[in-house]
Order: sequence, then structure tokens, then C-alpha cells
Amino acid sequence: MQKKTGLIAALDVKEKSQALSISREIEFYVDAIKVGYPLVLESGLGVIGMIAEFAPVIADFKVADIPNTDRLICEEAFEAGASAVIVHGFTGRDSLMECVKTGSKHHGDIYVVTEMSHPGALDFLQPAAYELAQLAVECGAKGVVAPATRPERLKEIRRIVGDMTIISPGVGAQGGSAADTIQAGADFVIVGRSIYNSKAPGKEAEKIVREIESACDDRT
Ligand code: OMP
Repeated sequence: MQKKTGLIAALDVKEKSQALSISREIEFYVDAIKVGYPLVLESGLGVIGMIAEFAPVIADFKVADIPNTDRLICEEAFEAGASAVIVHGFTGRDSLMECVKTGSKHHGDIYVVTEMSHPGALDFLQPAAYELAQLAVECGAKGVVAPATRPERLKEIRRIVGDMTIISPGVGAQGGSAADTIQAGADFVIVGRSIYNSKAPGKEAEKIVREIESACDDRT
């Protein structure tokens, strides 16, 4: 994924027509569009290829199974036209390695979830987050998913992963700010509801891109 705006839109709408019309409105402001279960379960896997006409698609399937099943899921996503797949790392090294291998076979990227952005992440994931980040580095993943809702944790994850790509959800509806997230070390912010629930998704995306740009200027 090439960095132009630093914005990834999460398209958690269910209807294909709505997904496509929002994609059309935001295509100039996003570096990728993240698609997950809500849209794919309702509209079918083919929607990935349709959205890929507007921007590279990240398939957020949070893959978390044994290596063979992980491979089958990642293959489906890449063959449908996804450029990247989000997977969990807590299933362990062999599962994650299989995802990374499948990614490289399809010239696609794998992003590994570290600490999630919601409050429940503190129950089980937070204590393992830094080890998950380290595992992502060791397995050769493209990058990690780290929380915009906890910039201090994000800074620490950046320290662990070095120059690996960090994509960061939790901006807007979950309370995180795009500027703080970029300043803490994220490469891309992921924004869902603030964009797709807006009356003017294009304008909202543009506004977030401006915030990212000024945070990038402050960082340099
Ligand atoms: P909004 O909260 O509506 O901006 O959406 C955030 C998007 O990022 C949703 O698609 C979530 O599923 C996703 N997400 C998180 O919110 N938190 C995480 O820790 C990880 C993800 C993700 O993997 O994308």
C-alpha cells in the first residue's frame, strides 16, 4: 500500500450499493479501503473485487485458526482481489507464518493485530501485545494493527516493530484523534463510522486527511 494520504476507510456497511457509492465518493482521499465480515457476509466475497476498482482492499477477516485453515481463508481473500489481509497473531508462530507465506505467494500483505482498540482488549490482549508485535516482525508480516485509542501503547509498539507499517483504528467513533495517532507513530489511520455514517463521506475523509497532513508536518 502506497502512502499518499495516510487514510484507510473501514467500510463496515452491509449493502453493496452503499459500499460502492461511498467508495466512489472517498476514492481520492484514501490509500486503501478495509472491508470486513459485515459487508462480505451480506454482499458476497465478489464485493472485494468491485471495491478494488476504487482503492486497494484490505480484507479484515481477523484470521485466527490452524495453519491450514488460515491458508484457505487468506487464499480466498487474495483471489477475490484483496491486496492485504488482517490476521490475529495469538494463534501462534506456525499459523502466522502460513498467512505470511500465503500472502507472498499472492503478492499480498499480511497485517497482524497486536493490542485492539476497544476496552475489552485489556482483558486478554494487552498483556500479550508487545510479544505479538515482536512475532509479527519475526514472521515477516508487512505490518501491525495498533490502537489509536492508546497513543502511549502505540509508541511502544512502534519502538518494537521499527520501520514496519502500522495501521491504526480507533479514530473518531472510538475516541482517538488522527493527529495524536500519527504523532505516536502510526503510518495510516483507519476510520469507519465517522466517514460512512457522515452525510458527506468525501468531505469527512478530506477533513481527516488534512489532520493527518498537519500531524505529519509536526512530526518532521
Ligand atoms: P470505527 O470505530 O467505526 O472507526 O471502525 C474501526 C474499524 O477498525 C472497524 O472496522 C473495526 O473492526 C476495526 N478495528 C478496530 O476498531 N480495532 C482494532 O483493534 C482492530 C480493528 C481492525 O483490525 O481493523
